[in-house]
Amino acid sequence: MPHTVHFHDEQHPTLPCASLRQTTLDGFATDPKWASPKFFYDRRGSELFEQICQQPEYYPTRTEEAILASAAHTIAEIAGHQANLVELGSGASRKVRLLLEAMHPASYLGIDISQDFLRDSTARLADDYPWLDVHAACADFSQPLHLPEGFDGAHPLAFFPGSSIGNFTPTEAAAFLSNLHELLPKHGGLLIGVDLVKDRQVLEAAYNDEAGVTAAFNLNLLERIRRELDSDIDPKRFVHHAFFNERESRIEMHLISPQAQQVRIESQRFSFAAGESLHTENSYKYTTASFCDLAGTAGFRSVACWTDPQRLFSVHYLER
Ligand code: AVI
Repeated sequence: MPHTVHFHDEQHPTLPCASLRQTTLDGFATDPKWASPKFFYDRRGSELFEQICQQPEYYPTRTEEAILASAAHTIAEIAGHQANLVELGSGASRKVRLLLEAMHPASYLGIDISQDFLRDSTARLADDYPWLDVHAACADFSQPLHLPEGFDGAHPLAFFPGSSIGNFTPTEAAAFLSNLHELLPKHGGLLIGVDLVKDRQVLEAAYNDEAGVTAAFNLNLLERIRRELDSDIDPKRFVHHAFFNERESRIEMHLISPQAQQVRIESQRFSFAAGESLHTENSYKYTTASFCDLAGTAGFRSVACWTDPQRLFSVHYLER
């Protein structure tokens, strides 16, 4: 018998689409043109992201999983076995299984922007862990969050894996961490995955996989604009471009228009010059020290930090 998932805030299923429209019109009207990476994650985009995570060049997922597998019991001891687990940007909710098995929390709340994906992944968790009280909330975690009743009590552990913090600018990341700091009660924990600065070749390969999955993921943003907005934009007339900007310590993803073209979105026309870029994503890379500093400015105390032997990736346990 399938187990129940408690859904919170289903009342705004159209909200992300409404903001896709405004954000796209604003971003295409700006010089340089930009789009928000949060709109990568429709159902197709979330599936492509899962495929990226399995590419041999994309080290973050398997490295973070290995760190979590070896640290899970220590994490459970620090968090306390009674902690409620709140996962931000839960996606396919695979890494959290390592924590669920080590911690045996009473309840789990998955928060994700992709409602369909959230529905499937939390249903699988409810089936696989019948003892777990599973909750789901479709929300944009770049906006201020509220925890449903029961999750705001003693010792919640917020889990923000995958280095999604890297998709915020450092200023946005500081604001996000401050929001989380306000949301958590005293001694509440934040377990967060953070990708580390490393060799340019390793970084650039991770965002330019041979199979072309990251390119398809990037281009899917244009598919989505074409599908969900009234637009004649043709993804085949753009190419994926990703590189490490060392000065800013970030991978930048762009979609380049190799030829001059005009694109219509609703009644507005936007011109692309030959070679012009639409900047779609930044993925900031930190050192363990620079990330601890950032977390410190938001009021968090660093309790523990784990890395893999090659120091590709880090997982930080922070406490309010
Ligand atoms: C979700 N986020 C942490 C990924 C990253 O590495 O910045 C998104 C991604 N973009 C391209 N590949 C993966």
